[in-house]
Formats: sequence, structure tokens, C-alpha cells
Amino acid sequence: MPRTALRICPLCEATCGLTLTIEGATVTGARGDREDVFSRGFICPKGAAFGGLDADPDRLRTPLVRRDGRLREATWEEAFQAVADAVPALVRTYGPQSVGVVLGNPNVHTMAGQLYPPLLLKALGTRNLFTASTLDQMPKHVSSGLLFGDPFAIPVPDLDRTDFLLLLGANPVESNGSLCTAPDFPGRLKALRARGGTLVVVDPRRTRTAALADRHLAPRPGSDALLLAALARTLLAEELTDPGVLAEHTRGLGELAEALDRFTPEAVAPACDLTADEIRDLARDLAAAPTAAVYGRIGSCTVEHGTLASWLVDVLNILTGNLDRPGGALFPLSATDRAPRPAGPGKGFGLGRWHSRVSGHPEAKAELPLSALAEEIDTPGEGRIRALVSIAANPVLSAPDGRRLDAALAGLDFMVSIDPYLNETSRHAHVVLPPAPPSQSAHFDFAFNTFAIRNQVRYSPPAVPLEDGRMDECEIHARLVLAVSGMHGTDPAAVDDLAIGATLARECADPDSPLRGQDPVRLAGLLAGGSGPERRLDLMLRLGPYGDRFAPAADLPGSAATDTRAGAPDGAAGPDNAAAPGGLGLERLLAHPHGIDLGPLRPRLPGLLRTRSGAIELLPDPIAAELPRLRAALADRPAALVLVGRRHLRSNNSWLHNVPALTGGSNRCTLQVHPEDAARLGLTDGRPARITADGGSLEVPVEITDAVRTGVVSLPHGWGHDRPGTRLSVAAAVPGVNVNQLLDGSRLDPLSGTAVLNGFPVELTPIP
Ligand SMILES: Nc1nc2c(c(=O)[nH]1)N[C@H]1C(S)=C(S)[C@@H](COP(=O)(O)OP(=O)(O)OC[C@H]3O[C@@H](n4cnc5c(=O)[nH]c(N)nc54)[C@H](O)[C@@H]3O)O[C@H]1N2
Ligand SMILES: Nc1nc2c(c(=O)[nH]1)N[C@H]1C(S)=C(S)[C@@H](COP(=O)(O)OP(=O)(O)OC[C@H]3O[C@@H](n4cnc5c(=O)[nH]c(N)nc54)[C@H](O)[C@@H]3O)O[C@H]1N2
Ligand code: SF4
Ligand SMILES: [Mo]
Repeated sequence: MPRTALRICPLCEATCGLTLTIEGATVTGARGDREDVFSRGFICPKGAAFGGLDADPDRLRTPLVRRDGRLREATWEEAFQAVADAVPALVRTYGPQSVGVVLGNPNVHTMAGQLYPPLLLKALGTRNLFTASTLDQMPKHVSSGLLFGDPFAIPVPDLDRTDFLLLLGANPVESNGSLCTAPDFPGRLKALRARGGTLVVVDPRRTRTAALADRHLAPRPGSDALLLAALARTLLAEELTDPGVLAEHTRGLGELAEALDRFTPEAVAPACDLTADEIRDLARDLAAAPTAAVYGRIGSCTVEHGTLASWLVDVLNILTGNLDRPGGALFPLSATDRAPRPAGPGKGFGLGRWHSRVSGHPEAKAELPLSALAEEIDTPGEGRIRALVSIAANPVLSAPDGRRLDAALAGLDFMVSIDPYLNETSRHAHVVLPPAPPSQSAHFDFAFNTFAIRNQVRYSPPAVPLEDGRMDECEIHARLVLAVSGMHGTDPAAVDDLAIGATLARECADPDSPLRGQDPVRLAGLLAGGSGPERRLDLMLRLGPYGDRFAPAADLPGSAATDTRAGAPDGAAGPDNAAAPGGLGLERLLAHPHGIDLGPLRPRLPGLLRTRSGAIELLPDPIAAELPRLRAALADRPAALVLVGRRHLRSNNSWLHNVPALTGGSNRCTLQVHPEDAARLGLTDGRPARITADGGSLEVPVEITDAVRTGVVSLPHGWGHDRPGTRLSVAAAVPGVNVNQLLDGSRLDPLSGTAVLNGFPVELTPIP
């Protein structure tokens, strides 16, 4: 008899609740969980393909260890022994900086990826950390760090209540949203329009999201910062600003007008390829809307002035008084966030506290640009990276100049990968540690709950028991931490116990903590959960803003929505900082398998500010110092042809091309070209063309379509599955080409170290 089990989908940021059908130990179906408190039954084709992905025969079943140059199946003991033999010895000889760590995107979709990498980095003591963030949202972290003092204080558009949404460089109808966790984003956009609201989309392509909009502006790629600066300048010049209560928490309002003075609509219009009137009208409409939210994503981040654009998004939200108010852009308060603390000055956000060895790139949020990984490996000298820990990452395809990185990885003394697939990157590892498939793993969204448009909390225990010979990814991480620390052989539970002990000791010694003066050992004994990671989750929930703070157990009520301490305001003193009977913990969460709704987003200012001044820093120094470069861009002669990416609904970066149900149809690696450009360049639909840029050239089939604007071509990323030594039988049959081979890694947004993946110049010639 088939049975069902609930599982939050790990395949994108929407975090939909799925109901899996399970026969034996196999997932045979997936549908949306209609009782999920957040996603209410929504599912997309990727979620529906959960079973196919879970049971992909190409998934590795056992660890692989390199012997005599070849990767061979090995036992877990042999695999961790190989790590223990290699890494501590390299650290002893060459120092901690000789080990690099790469963390890829799925780490934000697994419990292991959130709970253990901080412990791994601490154990290694290396500053050579590279993550997918510098191919993605690092500009937003930097702008939030500078504005609010906390790089994770990222406001999200209040989709369900706003009257006006200005969306730049995002295509949530296909990506399902990013830094804005909202199951059924498309439905929510339609609902916005149905209730009389306005959707404006800024994108050089007429995307499926743009097709839903009231107004679609298709500017030249890379010009968002100029457009946004002109919008802000217009609000200031026409006295349309109305920051309201924000004014008393904001510094730099006076200086902003002068800093932006040069960015008149007339001045930026040629660079954006919009008219000055289009820009002025948009500014006026934004100001006139009762509530509005400005939201920018990939297309405004992975560009030349990504940090400035990310900053200006929030400048507009502040100038219009929409930051931190319902209907505007609000800060979520997740159940595993630290409980709100009193308002006041904080430590601020530092940039460039250290620099990369070869090119001297400044760190941002303790990370170095992933674009610089290859040179850090292949450039000789002291401090060179000789060993690499790669977790859920495929930078050979996802980062610039995969060919150079490919060669660099091949030259490493040692590499260990935690990855379910033998792919373009993991094929270079000396040890591959494959996690159990998602059906056998527990799930909690530590990351995405902090970007969710509604406060809620959900947990999925494993839907299927761990198969013989498999290892849970949390245990893999814990054993890896031990192996690199010279403690191979120790019980992995010790890693979780140490983490729990450290947190409790700190809380019990903190005079502002609800746990002050209590016995950490006794409290550790009270934690619920059948595994180390569950106990750590319980601890975070109990200490969090809705937590029970170890109050004596209360009866589990039938419905939690009403009596959980939803949205305790930041900075609240007194009883809010005390034990809270009926508050959240793991047991309570387990009793609500469809999740617990914690209510709509609420204002959180000034409590969440952590700048040194304790105020919003509207014009922080690093931003002011960067503005001259944006001014200079006004005089640039735009390139004749630039490239942008695109995402397909049934794809996910580099690793979903191996699931047959998700391949084919329009999910293809083609170069989209506007008919006028195609005619000018002599290109034919379906025929190959040669595309060339800084980093190299590719042959790619042309798809002629007016969905891209003139002067812009579009090629998706995550393709190029034609390297030897991988085990991706479905993907290898239709490999596509790697767009990132067009880049040499030198184009970066300077403040954040984020690669310029959109809006770089290319040349195109037909292949006869
Ligand atoms: N040109 C261009 N390049 C881009 C982008 C773009 O828009 N244009 N987008 C960028 C963005 S936003 C991102 S986030 C990056 C993504 O780039 P990466 O961070 O490299 O992520 P993926 O390509 O998704 O590769 C994920 C890896 O994780 C493995 N994996 C899958 N599930 C699990 C799991 O549960 N556990 C573990 N341990 N491993 C798992 C997969 O097999 C794969 O090897 O790409 C970036 N690259
Ligand atoms: N189906 C699917 N879903 C995904 C992913 C996937 O690969 N496939 N990846 C996931 C990941 S890791 C992420 S980070 C998110 C990203 O989610 P989104 O940010 O929604 O990313 P995209 O769908 O790439 O949309 C970016 C849009 O920016 C446009 N653009 C390019 N350059 C510019 C520019 O200079 N200015 C403006 N205004 N627009 C520009 C592009 O045409 C594109 O339509 O999606 C996630 N969800
Ligand atoms: S929208 Fe995202 S989370 Fe929801 S089912 Fe699709 S892939 Fe999964
Ligand atoms: Mo991403």
C-alpha cells in the first residue's frame, strides 16, 4: 500500500510543502500539500519531479576515493580516513590558508549546509572562503550591511499587501522568487493586479513576469543603478519624498540630494535607453502609490554596479516611506533568528578587513570572490590554496572561466567534495562524500524563513528511513569537521554537543539573556530531538523570538497560530525576554506537520539596526566613494551587443539537467537574439553562431525571438556537461555550452566582489 509523507521542497527558495507518495522506500509521486500553512498546495514542475530526482540512478550511492589517479568506490571509514590523512598534514606544513572552502547554492537548501560550515571554517582557521553569493546576492548583503549594520537585514516586498511593485532584474514567474520567499509568486502577482495594484517590471527581456505587468521597461542591461539613481533624484528634486517615521532613524538624508544631483532623468536616459519622461513618470507613480515596494534581484545584482543598485532599491523604499511598513518592504522575523535585542548602536559592518592574496580583492562578509578561486590555486607563492573542501558547489560551470578553474582543480594536492553527483567539479576530488537523497533527509529552512513574506515555521522529518550504506548529510559534515581537526574516529555527536554547549554557556553567562544564571548542562539535557541536528534546531527555536526559552512544558494546544508569541517587537524589554510557556520548540513544531503560521510581517525598526550610529546610514562612506564611478558611466559609450542570462522554470543552475522529466521542450541552451540584430548580423534561426567575449568563445544555436530587446542576447547558465569523467548520463546527452566560459573573471562589482554575469559585451558571427 502506498503511503504519504510531507516534505518541504528543497529545489528553490519558495519552500513549498509537498505531499509525497511513497511505495516501499521509493517516492512515486509528489503533489502540493494543501494544508501547508504557507504554500497552500502550490507546486511547480520541479517539485512534481521530486521522485525522479530523488531516485536518479546517477546519484552516487557510496563514497569515492582516488587511488592511483582513479576514483573508486570506498567505505565511509576509508573516505574519512583519507581526509584525515591529507588535510591536517597540509595545514601543519603550509598553514591554514592553504585550505580553501567553496560553498555552493544547495547549502541554503539543506540543514547540514546551514549548521556545519561555520564549524568547519572554525576548525580549519582559513580565510579562503568562496561561495555562490559572489555570483549572486552579495551586493545586497553589502548594501544591507552598510545601511542597517547587518548584512542579513534584507527587506522583502510585502507582496500580498502592496499597492505598487517595482520589480527589477527578476523573473519570479520562472525562478519562483529569490530573496523573497513566496510560494506561488505568480499567483501573488496576479492577485496584486486583481486587487487594483500596479506591477512594473524592468527587464531587457519580455519575460513571463513582464508579460503579467502593467508596465514593462526594457532598458539596456547594467543600467539599473543609473535608472534607480534618477528615480531617487526625481523624488528629491520634485519634493516627492515622504520618509515619515523613518526620518528620525535615518542619517544622511540631507547629503543624499547632493550626491545624486547629477543623475537627472535626462542625464541617465541615453545610457538606460529609456526616455526621461518614462523615468519621471515612474518616479511620480511610485511616490503617489498608497504603499509601494521596490525589489531588485539577479539582473540588478550580478552587474557592474550591483551594490549601488542594491543600495538604491532601499534608498527608494526609504525615501517613499515604504521601508518597514505594511504594503512596503519589511524585515521578516524567523523562528530561528536571534531574539530581538534592545535598540541602540551596534558593531557596524566592515568591508575589506582582509584581501585576497593574488589580486588583492577585499573580503565582503568574510568571503572572497569566487571569480578569484582559480588564481588563488594556480598562482605560485606562499599562501597558495593547495587543498579544497567543496560542498554542494559546481563552480566549474557556475563561476567565470571554468576552463581555468578546471585545470586549477586538477592540480590541487587534495580535494574533498560533498556532492551527490560526479560532475564537472566533483570529478576532480580525491574524496567524494555523497549525501543521502532528499526523501531520506530532514528539512528546515534556516535561510529562507528569514526572507519569507510571511512569518511561519515548518519542519519535515525524513520521509523515508535512511537506506543501508547511506549517510545523512549532517553526519557527513560532522565527520568532516572531525577529520580535518585531527579528531577522526570521535563520535560525530560530539560536534553537535560542542555547538550546543557553547551556545548555552554563552547565553547562561549573558546578563541580557533569558537563560542568565542557569546551568547549561541541565538545559542541554532538556533538549528534544532524536539527532544532533534536531537538538540544535530545538535549541535555536527555543531561544528564538517565538521560543519557549525553556519554560516548563505547557500543554500542546490544537492550534498554535493564535497563542504563539507572534511577532514580539524588536527591542521589547521585560516580559518578552523571559521564559514563555506555550512558546515554540521542536516538539511543538512536530505536533504541527503542516507548519505554524506566525503572522504577517511587522515593522522592526529601529530594533534591528546594528550600525555604529544606531541609525540607518543612508549614504555610507563606501557607497559615497563609489558614486563617482557611476557618474563616469554616464559618459560611457554603450557596447553594441551585450549578453544577459535567463532561467528556465524546469531547471536549477547546473544540476537539474539529469532528470528526464525536466529536460527538453523550451528548456534548451540556445542564444536568444532579437530579429533586427539577427538580420543585421546574418544569423539564421536554429543555426549555430560564434559568440566571443573577454574569456573565450563558444558555438551555440541561435533562437530568434523578440522576447529580448535589440542590442541584447540571452544565454542560460549551468550548461556545458561535456567534460570527461562525470557521471551524468542524461545531462551529457544534451550538454549545451557553458556561458561562463565567455568571462575571464576580471569583471566584478568592486564593493562586493560579485561577478558581472549580466550586461557584458559580446561579439557574434554566423557560422557558415
Ligand atoms: N552566467 C551565470 N552564471 C551564474 C548565474 C547566472 O545567473 N548566470 N547564477 C549564479 C547563481 S545565482 C548561483 S546561486 C550559482 C549556483 O552555482 P553553484 O553554487 O555551483 O550551484 P549549482 O550549480 O546549483 O550546483 C550545485 C551542486 O550541489 C550539488 N547538490 C545538489 N543537491 C545537494 C545536496 O543536497 N547536498 C550537497 N552536498 N550537494 C548537493 C549538485 O550536484 C551540484 O554539484 O550559479 C551562478 N552562476
Ligand atoms: N527555474 C529556476 N529557478 C531558480 C533557479 C534556476 O536556475 N531555475 N535558480 C535559483 C537561484 S540560485 C536564484 S539566485 C534565483 C534567481 O531568481 P531571479 O532573480 O528571478 O533570476 P532570473 O530568473 O535569472 O531573472 C533575472 C532577470 O534579470 C534580467 N536582467 C539581466 N540583466 C539585467 C539588467 O541589467 N537589468 C535588469 N533590470 N534586468 C536584467 C534577465 O533578463 C532575467 O529575466 O532563482 C532561483 N530559482
Ligand atoms: S516552486 Fe520551488 S519550492 Fe515550490 S515546488 Fe517548485 S521548485 Fe519546489
Ligand atoms: Mo542563486
